[in-house]
Amino acid sequence: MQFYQFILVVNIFACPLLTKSEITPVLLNKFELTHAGFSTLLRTWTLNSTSWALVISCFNAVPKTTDYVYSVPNIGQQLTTRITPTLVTDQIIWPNGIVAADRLVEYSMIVPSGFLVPGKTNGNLYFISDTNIIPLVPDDKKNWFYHDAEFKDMDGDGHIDIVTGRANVPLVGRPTTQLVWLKNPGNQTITGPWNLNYLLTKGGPDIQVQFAVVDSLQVLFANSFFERKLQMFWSDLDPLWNDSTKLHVRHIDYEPHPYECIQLTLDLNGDNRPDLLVTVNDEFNGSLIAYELPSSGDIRRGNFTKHILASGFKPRVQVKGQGAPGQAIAIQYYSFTVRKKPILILSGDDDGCVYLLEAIHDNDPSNWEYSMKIIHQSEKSTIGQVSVEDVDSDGHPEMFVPAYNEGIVYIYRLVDK
Ligand SMILES: *[C@@H]1O[C@H](CO)[C@@H](O)[C@H](O)[C@H]1NC(C)=O
Ligand SMILES: *[C@@H]1O[C@H](CO)[C@@H](O)[C@H](O)[C@H]1NC(C)=O
Ligand SMILES: *[C@@H]1O[C@H](CO)[C@@H](O)[C@H](O)[C@H]1NC(C)=O
Ligand SMILES: *[C@@H]1O[C@H](CO)[C@@H](O)[C@H](O)[C@H]1NC(C)=O
Ligand SMILES: *[C@@H]1O[C@H](CO)[C@@H](O)[C@H](O)[C@H]1NC(C)=O
Ligand SMILES: [Ca+2]
Ligand SMILES: [Ca+2]
Ligand SMILES: [Ca+2]
Repeated sequence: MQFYQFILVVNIFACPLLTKSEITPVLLNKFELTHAGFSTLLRTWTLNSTSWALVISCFNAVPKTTDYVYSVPNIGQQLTTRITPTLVTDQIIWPNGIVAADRLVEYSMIVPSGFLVPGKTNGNLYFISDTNIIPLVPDDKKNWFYHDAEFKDMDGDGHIDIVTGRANVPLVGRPTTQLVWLKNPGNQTITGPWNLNYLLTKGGPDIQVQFAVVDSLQVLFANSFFERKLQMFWSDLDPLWNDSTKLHVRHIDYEPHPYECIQLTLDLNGDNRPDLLVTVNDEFNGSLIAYELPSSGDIRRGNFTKHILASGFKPRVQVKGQGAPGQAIAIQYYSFTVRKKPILILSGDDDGCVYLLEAIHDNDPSNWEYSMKIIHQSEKSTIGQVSVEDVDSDGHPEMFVPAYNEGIVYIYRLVDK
């Protein structure tokens, strides 16, 4: 009896009741925007200071028609007011997720465009600064579409160039996916397309590209949805990346899945090493995956350690061309010492949900278990690209959720109670 009491007392002291507060989405506002697809938060210059602008790409499947990009400047000051977005452009066909282009010109953006939809396949990378809209890729009439852009001086001439992946998907036959770069001619202002250079003419990435330095080696992480690849590139001539014969590519995962997004995060599991966060967008069994980088010094050949954080995602309606989930983001949300790993926000894409994932064991880097809850659900709408930032600097991140079919953008604040 004495013995059991002793155990009980020890247990109580060894496991203090440090429970995590619950993160709750509080709906602050919503506004109407027809076919709201991808949302992005960009730093802009408004009223003598920088603030966040919410930029949203909208598109429909009507062949050959142009679509829309809208902006809500200074969104942090408008969280609870009636929001009317302003038109940025109605000249682009099927704009995708927007990329900040401050590396080229402060407060500018690049709109990657085009998709696998009849009459909407002729995409480009549109550079937008003030009111000028400049296509950066020379038009070869081959119907390439684009989803991302990265920045690096590829040929060492002192001018920042652009790196991107792209896909050409014919009605009949196999897709072509390429890794290319556009040479910055070094003009004072950007007025026309830049010269196109090839790094990989087939079997390249077609969605995201992200540079990172790992073990003092410059690498490029990238994914292909259509060719079903997760890749890592590096150049023997780094910092020069303009000689394709000196470029290496390796697989991160050999399994051929429709990889939707890839992002290198600071650290997911609390061991202070960066990890990759990846989603597979699938009609039957989509998933959210983390990869630990190979052990130090072995990035070229070592194995990436795979952890499936969640799987079994599928669209609300099983239709070819639909899939789930969409993009995932990691957010540092360390309001109490007990929450040491970032939380994850996942867009469900065609399943209509937004998910919040939280690590269950914050003190154990070898444990990759997550709890998952639905924090937004649309009964009959695809969810586009969700964006999250503390746009009004009150210590709580705001979350912007575009519900495509409803034509509504929902605004939440993530608070812990
Ligand atoms: C912006 O800054 C300039 C120079 O400091 C000042 O003259 C002007 O009044 C400011 N404008 C606004 C809208 O605050
Ligand atoms: C760069 O500037 C030169 C000389 O002004 C001009 O001929 C050329 O068309 C410009 N190139 C681009 C891509 O804007
Ligand atoms: C790459 O750029 C360097 C420096 O500008 C140049 O010397 C070299 O010829 C270029 N390589 C290729 C393959 O174009
Ligand atoms: C779904 O995908 C996950 C991750 O690839 C896999 O582990 C699981 O076995 C799959 N489930 C089914 C039913 O195929
Ligand atoms: C990488 O994984 C493969 C297959 O699981 C295994 O055969 C190989 O030994 C691993 N390599 C290293 C460096 O751990
Ligand atoms: Ca250059
Ligand atoms: Ca890690
Ligand atoms: Ca906030």
